[in-house]
Amino acid sequence: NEMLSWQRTSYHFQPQKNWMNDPNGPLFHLGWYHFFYQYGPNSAVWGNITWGHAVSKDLINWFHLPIAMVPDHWFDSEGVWTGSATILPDGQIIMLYTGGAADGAQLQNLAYPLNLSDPLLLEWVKYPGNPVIVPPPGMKDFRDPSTAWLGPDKKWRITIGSLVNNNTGIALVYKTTDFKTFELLDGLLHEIPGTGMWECIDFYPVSLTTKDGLDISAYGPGVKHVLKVSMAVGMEDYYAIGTYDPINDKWTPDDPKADVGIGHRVDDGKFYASKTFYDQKKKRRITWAWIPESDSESSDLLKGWASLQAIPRTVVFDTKTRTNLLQWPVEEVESLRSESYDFGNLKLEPGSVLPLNIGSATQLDIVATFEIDNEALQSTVEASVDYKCSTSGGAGSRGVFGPFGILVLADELFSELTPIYFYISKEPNGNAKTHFCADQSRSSKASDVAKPIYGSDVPVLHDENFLMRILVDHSIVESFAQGGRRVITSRVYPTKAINREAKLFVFNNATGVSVTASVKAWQMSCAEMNPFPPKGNDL
Ligand code: DQQ
Repeated sequence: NEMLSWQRTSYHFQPQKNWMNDPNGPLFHLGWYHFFYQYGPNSAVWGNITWGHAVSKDLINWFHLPIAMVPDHWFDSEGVWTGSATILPDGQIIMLYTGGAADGAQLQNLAYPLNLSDPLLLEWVKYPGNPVIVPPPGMKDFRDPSTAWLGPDKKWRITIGSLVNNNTGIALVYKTTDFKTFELLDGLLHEIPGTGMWECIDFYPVSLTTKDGLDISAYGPGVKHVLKVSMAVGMEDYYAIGTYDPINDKWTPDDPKADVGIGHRVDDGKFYASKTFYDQKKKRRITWAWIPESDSESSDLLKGWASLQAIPRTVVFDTKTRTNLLQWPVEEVESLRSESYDFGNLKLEPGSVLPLNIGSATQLDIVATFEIDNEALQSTVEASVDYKCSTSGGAGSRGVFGPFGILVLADELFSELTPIYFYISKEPNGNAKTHFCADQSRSSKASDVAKPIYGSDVPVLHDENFLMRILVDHSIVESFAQGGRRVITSRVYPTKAINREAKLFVFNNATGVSVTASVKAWQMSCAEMNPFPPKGNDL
């Protein structure tokens, strides 16, 4: 089936076939980026979870390696679930992961590479004394150990998510010196009633002063800590920025209203179980994330695969707003840029759509800047006070100052299209508020796919234009606003807007303002994703 095979991506990480979910234990070792992932080797549906494994020199082109760990012990007989890597100061690699065991038990286990001098880390040893942590009495959901960080008392800490009192999400903290015996601390790193089970907790420092990432154990002045939880209810990742007290192992959000599970989504679209790691090669913190499908299970079975990984993103503190992170595709993705197209100074009157002739528009990197008449914006009082991307009618619904943006994966007749756009509304006090949205409602003629409208408001500072970057790769669209202050990942399943029928447009559907747009687009080459060359071949 042409449509189904068209959906497979060309430069996003995915296994050759079958099921994938969470990123696991990303790390950099002896010149190679290692990526492990929840992998169901027998079918395109979750089950019998193992750790898939791949290596890369640049986070974009990959070699698939043999499965790193399979369920072969009593302590992980139901599945080798999610875990994280810690690189110790002496270079040892510690892998902690959750074993799914008999009767639904969730146990924390230790594994390490058999041979640290193997750059490919092909063989993994499970510590015979596993499990190293069993759930506290009465706790059932208890999984996804984090990377460990070193405290001032020279002990390592990890955090593990759970829930108590039916619905309070919690982050437990354990201390250890040898990763074999652990001590549960009395207090919690953090908790929030009403947020449900916290999966895949990620906890890491960000610098307030430099663009460099920080290694896991940094703390002190000039450093904030990000707490990210993956909320099982609704499968959404949330983060908040706050202060870590390494004496009492407690974390406090800067803004209680923007606390974890309440404030910032990591990504307003389809994006779950994200996990960061510190890249010591380029001194940056990078996040991975599982991008699930939005189609039906039967389509996945027909395709023979399900899920993608997001293009890895650098993560830094936004020193301009000081309230959010900036996420940006790693610079290495730009090595795939081939033919480029420049459309400068496009004047878009209210209600206009312009085709951008670039040939097939299925694998693209797009950078777009929009300028509007600031005077008109200041002087007009517009009523759309309660504008919300998800409920305000999508790109077809017009206001004075929006929507304007880009149509991706659109066919000539607009029978299918995915608008990525800004919409400016006014607050009751007259202040402008900018929304960044992705509208999937007309993205596909197929009836068995989800077609939500995603998005939220994004800070646009007074000297800034409206900026977007969009990565298009067949069935995935990753959209970044204002340098990565907001990100929306969409899964789309066009049936007409495919191959050479897939086109690109820029539009202004506002009623009251003209927009000047500049768009630069690159065709993207395919990334290499091959089995590792057999022994004897040159690396
Ligand atoms: N996926 C894993 C769990 C984790 C969940 C199992 C999050 O360890 O909590 O595949 O997607």
